[in-house]
Amino acid sequence: MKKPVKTPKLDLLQKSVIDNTDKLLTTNDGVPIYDNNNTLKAGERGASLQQDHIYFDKLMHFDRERIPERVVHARGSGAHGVFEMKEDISKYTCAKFLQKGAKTSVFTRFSTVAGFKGSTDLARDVRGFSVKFYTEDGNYDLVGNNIPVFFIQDAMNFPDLIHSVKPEPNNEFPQAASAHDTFWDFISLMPESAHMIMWVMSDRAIPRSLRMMEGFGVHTFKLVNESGKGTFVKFHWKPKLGVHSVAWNEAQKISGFNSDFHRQDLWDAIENGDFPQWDLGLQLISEEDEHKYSFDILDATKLIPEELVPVQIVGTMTLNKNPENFFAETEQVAFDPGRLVPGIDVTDDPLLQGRVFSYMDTQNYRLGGANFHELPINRSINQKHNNQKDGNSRIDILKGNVSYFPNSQADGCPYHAMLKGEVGFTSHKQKVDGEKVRQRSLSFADHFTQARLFFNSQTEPEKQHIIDALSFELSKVNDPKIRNREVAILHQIDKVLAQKVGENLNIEPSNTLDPLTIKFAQQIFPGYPFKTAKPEKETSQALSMVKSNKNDSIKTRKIAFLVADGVDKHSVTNLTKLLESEGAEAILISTKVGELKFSDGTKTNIQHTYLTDTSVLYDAVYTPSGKSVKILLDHPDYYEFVNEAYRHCKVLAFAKESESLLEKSLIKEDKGVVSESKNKSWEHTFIDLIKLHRVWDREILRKIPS
Ligand code: HDE
Repeated sequence: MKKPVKTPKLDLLQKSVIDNTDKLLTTNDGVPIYDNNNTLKAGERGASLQQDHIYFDKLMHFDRERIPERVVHARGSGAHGVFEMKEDISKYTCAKFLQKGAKTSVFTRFSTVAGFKGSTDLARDVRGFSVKFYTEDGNYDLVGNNIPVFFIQDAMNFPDLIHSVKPEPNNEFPQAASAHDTFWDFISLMPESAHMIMWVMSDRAIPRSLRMMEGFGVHTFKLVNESGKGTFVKFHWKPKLGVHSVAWNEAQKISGFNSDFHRQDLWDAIENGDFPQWDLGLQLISEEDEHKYSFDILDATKLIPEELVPVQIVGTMTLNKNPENFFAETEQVAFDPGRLVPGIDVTDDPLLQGRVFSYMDTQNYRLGGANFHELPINRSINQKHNNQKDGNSRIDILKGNVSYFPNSQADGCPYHAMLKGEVGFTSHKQKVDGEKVRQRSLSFADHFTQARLFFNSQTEPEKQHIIDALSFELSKVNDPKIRNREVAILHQIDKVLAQKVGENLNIEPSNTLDPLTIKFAQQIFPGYPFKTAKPEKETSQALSMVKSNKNDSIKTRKIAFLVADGVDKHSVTNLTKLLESEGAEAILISTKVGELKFSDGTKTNIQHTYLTDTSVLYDAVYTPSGKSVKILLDHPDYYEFVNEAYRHCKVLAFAKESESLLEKSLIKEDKGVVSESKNKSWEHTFIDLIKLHRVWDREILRKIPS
């Protein structure tokens, strides 16, 4: 029996939870309904009557059940949890939830950006990573992404960026895909996107699981301490399970087999008690160091290499409860980077400044008016007190005759903090002088140095995946001028990158940017392009998933056991026990659902078959011994399963009697192919290799089709 999770926010939400168990069906007004099958008619074969208020009540609600989906980040999955602060950073911030030992209820929503609400989880895309902290000082939202930089520098370009990536307006395709003309048209005219493009074309844009991706606040924010001193900060979420991705070929297939792959994975992990966890890390930069770097810390297309400013781990978030109701919680939750609490403030980053308007604005529309703060999921755990009243679907009942300030009739209440010398939100004091201009700072004009830093920091297989992704996306572009323009941008990042992508597209990369790219860039930066400053770092290990992972666990990994009737029971159970003791899951895949007979005559229930499942849904593959081998020898789907797993650089293990299957497959033996007959401690070798996630050496060979 699962222990119920308790947090102040969940206690509050519980008051809104409705349980229909053993309850009589009623109308929305609570009137008991006698017959829920038949409308009221003039005679049993006659027309329906207009007085059927029971039917109207039901249909009127049904007809209004859809609200506008989010204009971006429409598809998402959320969960409740707790954030626990472990370190003392009181010298940097007075935010109460960031004080050592504080435990704060959170609701976290992950999302894809471009696809509609019903699109696939495995689109090549940025993932949203939004956390709402229900603090005792009100709600604080950290609305970030799984990529630390962004496509554009100024909010003015945001609607254009999104229009370019969304399905094209005349025919509304492609869905949840950036591989089309309008996106690359925009990107190839906006060289400031170069760094972000490297990330989005890397495997970071196709995570293995929402539980295995990093989160970033992206912008530089400000922490403010009790005496009003500010410190610049970058927020990082580091997953305890490490950062892992699937390959693009897998992503495309997963979209077909299970387009809810990420959503279901998050849900199942929480239901199974495998609570996902992330450490919160901070990069702190003193105000004195604001101009110290070769890049501008207010430019959202730049990151601060971790080797330059280390990430300090200060706390941990644990997601431990699934929502009771998707619509009421995950759909109606409203995040806003402008939702700040005392101790945290925004900076002048022009992208962040623009966001502060947009979220509240879109939520007023999407959630049907000004009272969306009163929806249970959005309510702060401390009661709000103000003079706002009325509006669509107002829930709170404001008592008394006073709804204005200042007043004497209610003794000045609700009073603002300054009246009684209490702490309230104050914007961080900052000197501002300058002319009112529509202009971009020249300190934002270097577009390629950090794109190069990212590319150069990758391992060879990771670089190859970026080359493959760019080749795929640009091959889908119909207009050759767009392809040429983008390859010219790639040339500015790295010559080999441009050469290799160019080879796949039949393009000889140009040494210079396309004149049209320069023309548009010069409208932002007159005189563009410029000589760039020497970077502090040429590579950063933290930017490579392969180099930075600890690879120390196989927790929650799914291992496919390929079986058929007659499989040897010990060959299944021994490894299952070992894998489960390491926190992984063994899943039997057989020729049909229902009963599977073991060699000793005992039976087990099968839920997965070669028809419903493929290797792309699993992390590693094992073929046990037994009479099953004879059946599988003639089963084409078996070979497809193992060949494909091999092609995707996954680890495969073969029990003694199953090696005839290995011989008949297209697999070439390497360190990621583990045989019981050749390796005494094969089970442990298998587990150690799964920890590495993939056998990357195999990527270079690319011999097996998949
Ligand atoms: Fe958003 N973004 N965004 N964004 N964003 C929205 O707000 C916007 C940006 C992010 O799970 C919208 O309530 C502008 C950066 C996430 O509910 C909208 C700009 C980052 C989510 C909006 C940006 C994000 C959103 C749509 C450029 C990473 C999902 C629905 C100035 C730091 C939140 C909504 C959720 C959602 C506007 C750029 C992250 C339209 C104008 C950079 C995770 O208001």
